Amino acid sequence: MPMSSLEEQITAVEEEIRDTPYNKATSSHIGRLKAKLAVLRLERETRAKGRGGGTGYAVRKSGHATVGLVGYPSVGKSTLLNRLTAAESETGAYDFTTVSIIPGMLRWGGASIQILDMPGLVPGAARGKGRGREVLSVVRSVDLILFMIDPEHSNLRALIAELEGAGVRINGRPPKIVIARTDRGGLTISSTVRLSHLAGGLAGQIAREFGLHNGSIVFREDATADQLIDALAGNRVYVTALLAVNKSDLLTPAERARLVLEQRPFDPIFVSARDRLGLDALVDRIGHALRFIRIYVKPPGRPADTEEPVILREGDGVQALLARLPGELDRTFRSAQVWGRSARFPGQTVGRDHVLADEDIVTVLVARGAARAVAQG
Ligand SMILES: Nc1nc2c(ncn2[C@@H]2O[C@H](COP(=O)(O)OP(=O)(O)O)[C@@H](O)[C@H]2O)c(=O)[nH]1
Ligand SMILES: [Mg+2]
Repeated sequence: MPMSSLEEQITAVEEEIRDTPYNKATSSHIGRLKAKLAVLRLERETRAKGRGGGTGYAVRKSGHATVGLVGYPSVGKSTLLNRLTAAESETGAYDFTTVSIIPGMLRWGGASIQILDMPGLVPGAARGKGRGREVLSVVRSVDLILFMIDPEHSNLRALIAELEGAGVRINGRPPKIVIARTDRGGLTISSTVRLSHLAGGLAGQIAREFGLHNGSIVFREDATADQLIDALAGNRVYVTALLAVNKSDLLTPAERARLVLEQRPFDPIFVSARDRLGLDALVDRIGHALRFIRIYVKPPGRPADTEEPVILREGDGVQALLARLPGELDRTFRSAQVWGRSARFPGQTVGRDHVLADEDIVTVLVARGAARAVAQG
C-alpha cells in the first residue's frame, strides 16, 4: 500500500467520524471507526519508524524533570523561557521565529527543571508538518506539558486534538482494562462492573479491528470505546498538563473571568512574561505538579545528609535512587535500609523495587567485596 493511500484512508476515516452525528444509533458505528482510525495511525507510526523518523530526536534531557512548553506562535513562549531560564530563545512579534526546540533550565527548591520550547507543535504535526513528528515524539517523553495561550490565541482545541491523535492523554490515567492475547480459543470478554458504553458486542468488534481474535479482555471499570481503544493500542502516554495565560497585562478583570470559565477544567495561571508578573506562582505550580520527593542518603554508620537531598519523583523507587548516586551501585547493590513514610518499620530492609516517599532516609548496602563507599547525594 503506497504512503498516500494510508494518509488518504486516515483522512477519510477522520472525516467520516467528524460528519457522523453522535447518538445512540450511531455510537457503535463511531466506536468502530475510531478503532479503525487508531489502527491506521499505529500503522503510520510503524512506517515512520521504519524510515528512521520519529525516534532519537536530538533533545538531550537533563535535570530532574522536563517540561514541554506548547502553544501557538506569538503567545510569548520564547519570552517566558528567556525570563525563567538562561535559555537563548529567539523572540519576535511574528510567527514561527523559533524553528527548533530550545531548552532552558530553572531551579525550584533543590530540583532543576528543564523547559523545552516546542514551537513545531502545530495542527498537522502528526502528518509531519513543521518537523511535527519529531516534536510529537519529544512531547510524548516530557514529564509535564505547559500549555500557553494569550488573549488572541486562546483556543487550544486543535493542539490538544493533535496530541490526542499522537497518543498523548492529558491529565488522564490509564483505563482499568486488562488484555491478554493467546494463540487460540477465541476471545473472552468479562467485566467486574456493568458496561454501559460497550454493549451489543461493540467491545469484541473493536478488539477485532486490532486483530485481537484470541485472548481475554477484563474490564475493571465502565470503560468507553475510546478507553478500550487506548488499552488495545498500548502506546498511550498519560501526561499532566498545566495552562498558563500570557499577556495578562492586556486583560481586564472581566476578560480574565471569562477565560477561567472557558478553559475549564484547567485552572489557568495568569502571567505576563514581558512584565514578569505571576512568574513565581507559575514556577511553584510547575514544581508542585512534578511531584518531587527528597531522599536523604545515610552512609552506613554515619548520620544522614539532610543538607543535600537526592531529588526523585513520586513513584520512584530505590532503583531510581541508585541511578542518581555516584559509583557503580547498579552493579554492586545488595539491599537498602529505609527510615520514613515508605518503611513499614524504621530501618526496614528493601530491594530495588521498593517505592520511596518524600523525606525518606536511605542507606544503600553494597555486596561484600565491592567498594563500601556509598557517596552522599
Ligand atoms: N503584552 C505582552 N506582550 C508579550 C508578552 N510576552 C510576550 N509578548 C510579545 O509577544 C510577541 C511574541 O512573543 P514570543 O516570545 O516571540 O512568542 P512565541 O512565538 O510564542 O515564542 C513579542 O512581540 C513579545 O514581546 C506579555 O506578557 N505581554
Ligand atoms: Mg518563539
